[in-house]
Amino acid sequence: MALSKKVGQEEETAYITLSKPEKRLYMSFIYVAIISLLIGGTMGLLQTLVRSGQFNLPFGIGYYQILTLHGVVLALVLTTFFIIGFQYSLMGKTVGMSSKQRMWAWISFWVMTAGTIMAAVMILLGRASVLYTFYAPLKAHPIFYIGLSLIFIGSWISAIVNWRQLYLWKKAHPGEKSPLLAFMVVINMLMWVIASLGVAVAVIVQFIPWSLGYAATIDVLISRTLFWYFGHPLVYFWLLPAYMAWYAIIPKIIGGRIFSDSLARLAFILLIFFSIPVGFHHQLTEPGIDPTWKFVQVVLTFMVVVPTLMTAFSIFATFETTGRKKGFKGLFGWLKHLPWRDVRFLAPFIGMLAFIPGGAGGIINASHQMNEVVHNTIWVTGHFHITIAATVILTFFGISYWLVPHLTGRRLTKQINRLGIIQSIIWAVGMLIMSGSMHIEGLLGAPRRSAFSTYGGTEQAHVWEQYQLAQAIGGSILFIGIILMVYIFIKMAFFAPKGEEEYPIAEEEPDARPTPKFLENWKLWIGITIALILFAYTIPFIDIIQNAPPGSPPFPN
Ligand code: HAS
Ligand code: CU
Repeated sequence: MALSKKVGQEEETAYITLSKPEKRLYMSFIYVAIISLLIGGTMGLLQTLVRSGQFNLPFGIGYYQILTLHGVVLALVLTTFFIIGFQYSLMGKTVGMSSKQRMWAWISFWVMTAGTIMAAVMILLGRASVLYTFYAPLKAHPIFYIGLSLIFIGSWISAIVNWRQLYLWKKAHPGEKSPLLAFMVVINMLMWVIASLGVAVAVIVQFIPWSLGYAATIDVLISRTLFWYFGHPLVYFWLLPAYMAWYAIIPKIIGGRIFSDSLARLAFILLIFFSIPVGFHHQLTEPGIDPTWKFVQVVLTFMVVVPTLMTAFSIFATFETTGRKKGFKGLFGWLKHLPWRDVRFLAPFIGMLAFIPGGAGGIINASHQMNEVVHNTIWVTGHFHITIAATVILTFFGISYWLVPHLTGRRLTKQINRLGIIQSIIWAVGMLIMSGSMHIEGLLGAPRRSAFSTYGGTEQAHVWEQYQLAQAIGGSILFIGIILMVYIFIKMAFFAPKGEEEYPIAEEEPDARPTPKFLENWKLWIGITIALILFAYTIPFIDIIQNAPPGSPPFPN
């Protein structure tokens, strides 16, 4: 267990050594993630090529088929598998995993994998070209929805395992505060379960019976509302593991310490409060929802700026204090100490920079009036590529550079490190070109979710074409980045020299003030979360049900 031992003058926590079977478990999740990256990334390349107008898909493959595969495999499969594998490893390292828990973790893995295969096969057969948001009345084969449900069920099993891991640790360590990373994992899984219950209701009550033919019509607005009740916390479910690395791992990599354990916990608590009762900011243009409640949810959306800026502040504070301790002076002298040549730092750092335009774009989206300009344009696609595919994924790449060697008992060699730096730069350049041109094209009115069209030769569509060409160039650069990442991964997993890589977990300052006990008052935090959700959703939801228009017949019929 996390005992403290004296190392020189300083207290250092000795974390748990991961056993071989544990390492195999965690790696299995990462394998699925990297395969997803390859498949999903290839689909992304094809999309940008189609949209450039210079390329047609062969063998009668449909644009929406590959777009669905791209979205599902990257946004739902890659993320969920990487996050759950990474989080299991964090729990194993900080609070431990028993062999019984390991068995349940394997069950979660296989349930999720079975679900993934079912959904993927249906998409490949062209029976589920409904995009990752599976908006009704687009209808997919029932097996697609059942597959999705299994992915959720598997992830819930992992949540229960994580909660139990911390519970048992607390019982064995009465009065001690939980390790920061374990606390963060538990928060992220709480948010995930509370949110995904909404979409599970839509899938089980609405989509599965409807796709099986037991119901003739479907209520579109209810299904979309349930989806976005889940859809926004979904993006925070991706972001929080990146924050875990920023708060508690990067400081160790740069040779520093955690800025403030209490601040990090408070930020995570605020994130769970303000992640769920905000789904309407994806439905601002949707008729049938009372504008007052849209306004309420927009206000709650803006609250997320608080924990976000707390995060930015404390990460830069760590960078600065570490630099000053090492003797670097001047206003920005401390920037020099940062390990720019260490890919474990550089990749997530580029991700942090990407979050400045990414977050600013989010604020624009969430502003009711400005949303009218950007909604359903390819600006939104630009926004989510710079957030999830740059900020989050670059951080996940950064994590992989130490996690994969640690789990496979190999070393991050100088050569792999160099390749990783090249990979990070390729990724940043490709994403800048692709996402940048998407943002501009969106402001010029180009729709998202559409294949190439000249729109009857209109002048405006002609203007869009140059940006679509730029997206194909950016997409091709990103594809090179993907091939390089897969190569690096194979090297780290199978061919690098044997050795020990550290699992970097940062410590608090030795003289840090104790973290207040109330930050671990789970009942209070869950209570407030549920109260906020009920406040933001109850009245508009009753309204949506009571004033529902007639249900919609499916498409395709
Ligand atoms: Fe978003 C649509 C609003 C963040 C992902 N978003 C999407 C979709 C996805 C997505 C996937 O309100 C598309 C869904 C679909 O298919 O339709 N988003 C926001 C807001 C935030 C936000 C308010 N989004 C994210 C993150 C994502 C993500 C994070 C993935 C991981 N988003 C929206 C809205 C829509 C939307 C609307 C719907 C649009 C529509 O009409 O359809 C906020 O969380 C942003 C908070 C961030 C900030 C900026 C903070 C800056 C920081 C700087 C860190 C930098 C450092 C370094 C540390 C306020 C923290 C600085 C260093 C220097 C040296 C300078
Ligand atoms: Cu959102």
